[in-house]
Amino acid sequence: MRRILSITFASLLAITLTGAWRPSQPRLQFTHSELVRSGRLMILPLSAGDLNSLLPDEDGRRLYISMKDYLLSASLDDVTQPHRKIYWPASPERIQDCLMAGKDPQLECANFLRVLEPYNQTHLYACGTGAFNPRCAYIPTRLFLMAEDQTLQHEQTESGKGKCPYDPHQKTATAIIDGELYAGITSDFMSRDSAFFRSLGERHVIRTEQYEPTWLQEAEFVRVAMMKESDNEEDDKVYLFFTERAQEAEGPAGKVLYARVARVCKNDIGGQRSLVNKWSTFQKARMICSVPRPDGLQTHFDQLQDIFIHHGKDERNPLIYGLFTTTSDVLNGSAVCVYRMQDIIRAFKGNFYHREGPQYKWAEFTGRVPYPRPGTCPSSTYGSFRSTREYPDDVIFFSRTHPLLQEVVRPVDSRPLLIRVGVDYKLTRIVVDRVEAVDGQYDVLFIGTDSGLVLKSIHLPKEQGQSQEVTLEQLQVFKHKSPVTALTLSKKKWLFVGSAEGVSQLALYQCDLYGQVCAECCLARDPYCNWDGHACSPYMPVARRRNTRHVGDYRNPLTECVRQGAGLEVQSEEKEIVVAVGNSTYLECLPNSHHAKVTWFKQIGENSLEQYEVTSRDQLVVIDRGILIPRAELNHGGIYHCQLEEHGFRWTAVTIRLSVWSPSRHTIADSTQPRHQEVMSLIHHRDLEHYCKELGKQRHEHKKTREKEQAQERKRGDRQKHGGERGEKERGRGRKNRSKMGSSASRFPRSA
Ligand SMILES: *[C@@H]1O[C@H](CO)[C@@H](O)[C@H](O)[C@H]1NC(C)=O
Ligand SMILES: *[C@@H]1O[C@H](CO)[C@@H](O)[C@H](O)[C@H]1NC(C)=O
Ligand SMILES: *[C@@H]1O[C@H](CO)[C@@H](O)[C@H](O)[C@H]1NC(C)=O
Ligand SMILES: CC(=O)N[C@H]1CO[C@H](CO)[C@@H](O)[C@@H]1O
Repeated sequence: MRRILSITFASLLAITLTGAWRPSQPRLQFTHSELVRSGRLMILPLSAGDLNSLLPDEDGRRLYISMKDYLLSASLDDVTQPHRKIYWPASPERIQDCLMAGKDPQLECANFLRVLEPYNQTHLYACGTGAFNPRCAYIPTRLFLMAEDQTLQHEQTESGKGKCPYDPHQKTATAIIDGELYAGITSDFMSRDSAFFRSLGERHVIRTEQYEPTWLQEAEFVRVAMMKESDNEEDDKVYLFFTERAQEAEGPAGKVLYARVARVCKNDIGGQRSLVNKWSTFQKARMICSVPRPDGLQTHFDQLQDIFIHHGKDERNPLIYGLFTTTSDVLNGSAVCVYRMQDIIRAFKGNFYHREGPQYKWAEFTGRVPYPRPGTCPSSTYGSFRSTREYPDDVIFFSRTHPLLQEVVRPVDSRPLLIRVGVDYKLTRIVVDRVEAVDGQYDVLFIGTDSGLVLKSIHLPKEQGQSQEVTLEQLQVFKHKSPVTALTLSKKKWLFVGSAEGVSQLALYQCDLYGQVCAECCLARDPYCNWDGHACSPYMPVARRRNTRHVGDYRNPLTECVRQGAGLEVQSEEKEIVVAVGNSTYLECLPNSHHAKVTWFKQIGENSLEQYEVTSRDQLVVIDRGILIPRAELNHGGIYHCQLEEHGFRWTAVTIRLSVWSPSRHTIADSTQPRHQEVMSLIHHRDLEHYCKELGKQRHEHKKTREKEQAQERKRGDRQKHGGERGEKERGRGRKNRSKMGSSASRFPRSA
């Protein structure tokens, strides 16, 4: 019999979120091999390991890759194309010294490249740890074009002190701004001197006060970026994002970490009598990323892992995406918080925080703040100071002693955009792509994890002004699940992901994979994709706007498909399963979408349209995505429909005709309880736990029945070990068919 597939809407008007709505659950999951097979993922395997950064050159169509002892240049269009290398080892003497100092030959005594910046049209600037003797070099990009792979000689490099850490494990952040290198590093052999430097270029090297814990203490640097505050270049500031030990929070309990944002004026050249060649405008504030707990307190994510700065049309007011983690006895997890630049600027206008009083406690500074307010850049906007060297002594002194502001920076909506707690991975890197969709702009988040995954998430506007995160996809981009150490986007098309395994090049979207029909395209809610009337295809902002759909409007995701009267056909699968009486079988329904709710229905009779919902009863267990029949009985036979529901839309994904075959009488009598292992082997892995629970429940409920049954079995006293032939087999290969939804809508129960 050919089943007519059914898709129907529960209601186009009043749809509430179903229990199947699990926002933190990725809607689709792809394994590494699936991604490779579908052509969405290309791989450049690299054996050197320790991939630190990826630098795309859009004009030159190159991707520069910094690693241990190597600098690579790959194609930005196809990373699998042959790449070029520059070999840049540490000098043999330094490796000897490093080994003598008791360091690890593989993990420390090599040249770990930690700085890779575009310098000018023809050169890159790069630095490596050089086996605990940092070196830097201007790298002409034409070197990569040479016929043979090049080796960088010691003479071609310069000292990397104040530019690059000694220890490859120390987190580092750098940026080249107007030909000068800004570097957040630990600048000594022992990694005790956390510092923020500016070097290169014409001006004297300038840095933070050395060994001054109120400035920086055990800092782990994440990002350096220049921000414009006004049209006047003199007001430009350089921001530094990091995590550090928070002096103000430490007590008897010991070390406390806080995420920070610090800033300096770009035109800071230090003080005249004090803070000579030190920043005279260095200030910092705490960045908060927390969620309220039931007890009213907040759970804080305090370890900043990555920052992505999204410059929109308004250059002066970018959005800052921060990726945080927390590790504690109470909670391990990750979160993404978003900050507005104006909120950061506001914090720097707030009160200063300092230690005072007999107990030397941290408190708000309530005295007189000197003029010009410390942290102000010398500019024509504020008085007549032409440089920081002209600032009065009291301003410089105050700057030196009051780097911390009391005001904190809070995220948009005062809460994270995305949280991952209770998962076996942590988030490591983030990039954001602003996408022009049919119904407006979306920020699509691509997030790397320490288990080789990339999550693709969007946030939808929600009622009451709070937004809602939806993870569209979870993609395993590294075969061996190596932590993602670098992420970069290229021109709206590719995501490059780096790890110790190499570089993966992932297409941001693959619209045709969502399905052949409008409904599937709409349910995917991928801002990159749109139903064009014929297929699910990449959305081009200039394309026809007639066939619109609304990504954010999830109360009515398919309205447009319905309105068009087209594309409400979904492929359904048909299967036949034959099982012998007494044996076990499993009816499986595995929708691609993990947001779809699964309900099973059984037809009353062969030709009857009436059906009832299948629920767990004796001898039959409905689990997450399937029905388990531990011992088939004749009355289990019949036609089963797996109905999916997502956002109020229902359709049948699989129809299974189960035939229970009855062998001769005596074999029925032989039937024994299925062995645990056999049953388990039938079930899709992730259902196991649920199955065990369900079975446990049933065992309890039907204990008496079972005891009775077993007693009867024992009475039969049959000694034969095997209960007949294994009769399960699938007939046909799950014929796919397509049919119109409208015609069959009435066949389906409207409410479950
Ligand atoms: C780029 O910088 C390098 C190193 O300072 C210099 O030799 C080269 O001439 C510069 N190129 C351009 C185009 O300015
Ligand atoms: C979090 O992780 C740390 C170490 O990774 C572990 O010691 C701690 O017990 C974990 N806490 C929880 C609640 O799982
Ligand atoms: C049930 O399955 C077992 C194990 O596969 C097989 O040996 C046996 O013959 C089957 N019994 C029936 C009645 O099909
Ligand atoms: C491939 C296939 O079997 N197509 C059939 C699907 O169902 C429709 C309507 O019942 C038939 O017309 C097709 O031939």
